[in-house]
Amino acid sequence: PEGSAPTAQAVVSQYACQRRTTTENNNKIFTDAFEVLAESYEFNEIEGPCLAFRRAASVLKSLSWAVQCLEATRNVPCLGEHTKAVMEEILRYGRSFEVEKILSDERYRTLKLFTSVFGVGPKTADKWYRGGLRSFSDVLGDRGIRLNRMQQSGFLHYGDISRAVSKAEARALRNIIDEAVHAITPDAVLALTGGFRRGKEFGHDVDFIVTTPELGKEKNLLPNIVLFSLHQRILLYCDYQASTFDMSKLPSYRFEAMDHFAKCFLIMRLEGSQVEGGLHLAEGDSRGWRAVRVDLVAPPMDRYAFALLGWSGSRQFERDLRRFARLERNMLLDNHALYDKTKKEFLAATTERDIFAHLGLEYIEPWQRNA
Ligand code: TTP
Ligand code: MN
Ligand code: MN
Ligand code: MN
Repeated sequence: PEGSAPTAQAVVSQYACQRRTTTENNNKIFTDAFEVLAESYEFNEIEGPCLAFRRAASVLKSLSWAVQCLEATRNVPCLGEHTKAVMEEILRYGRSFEVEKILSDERYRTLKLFTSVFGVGPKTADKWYRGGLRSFSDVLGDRGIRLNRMQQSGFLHYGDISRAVSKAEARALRNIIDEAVHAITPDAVLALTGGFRRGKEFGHDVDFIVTTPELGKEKNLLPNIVLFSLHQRILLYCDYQASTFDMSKLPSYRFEAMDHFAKCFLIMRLEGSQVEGGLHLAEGDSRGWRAVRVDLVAPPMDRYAFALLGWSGSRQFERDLRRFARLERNMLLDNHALYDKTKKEFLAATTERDIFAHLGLEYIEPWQRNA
């Protein structure tokens, strides 16, 4: 029955890629707390515990029932001593004092605030903190921090891009980019990826993959989309990174999260008239437009399945796919390819299903990858 632990509990896999995780989270009180702890460790560059809390959150998100006592988690992996102590606190008092201490910590609060700006990562945030800065007015004031172009845009559009993007807004952007892509290359392929592909109602950005059936023609896609958007006056910020992908260098690249495909990190202007049901704006905001973060990636068609799988997320799902490939199959998976280290060969794939099959995994639908 829903809401309680099944009596005969099935063993839950330690790998997110062997679990089905929808957007419905029955254990939010725990996973929210774990996310704060993980982030706090991340800010202090303590990798082990950070990953441990992310894994614990991920496994609890996959449960179809709410944890009501620790004994019920007997068959749930990835829950260590520290994790269980936090859960115990939450079960007993409804909150975790360790988490509350972090939430009121000045350094945590400041780094959280600074990293909420597009273009500001933990390193920059920490540098600003160590320089005595505590608020946006400190950063923007005349004590003079030099901001790069990305950070300038981050502050300029802060209100808009820190507000969630709705599904309707994502659909509107899809139509706009679809029009741009097809005006340039009639046979281009455009796919929504990232959180919206996983069925999320809201996202922090909208992610797309674009490519062309003809190999090599994808090289012109992003520059042309950028020119088209500039012409339409809907481009508020553009960071274009040309491809550094070279198949002959695989698998000697460090197999990692960042890939070598051409990509764009954009801020686009979205008109309210283009969004069914209107824009997702703050109460009392009656502007006819908003800024939205958009990511575009343009892999060559023969890499499409790997890029789609890699950009569909979630990050934890991707991490575990790679970990599973490495530890359970002696294979290397990344956004470009799947390499079998035993056979010393690349395994071809035209669909995500091919990749799951090569890995000997049951297919997990995008909406079941919210690990
Ligand atoms: P995000 O857009 O950061 O995350 P998301 O779409 O899952 O959630 P949100 O609503 O917050 O936007 O990243 C999407 C996926 O893209 C993520 O699994 C990691 C992947 N990715 C890469 O593989 N390479 C990259 O360079 C970037 C920026 C993302
Ligand atoms: Mn996204
Ligand atoms: Mn994100
Ligand atoms: Mn993104």
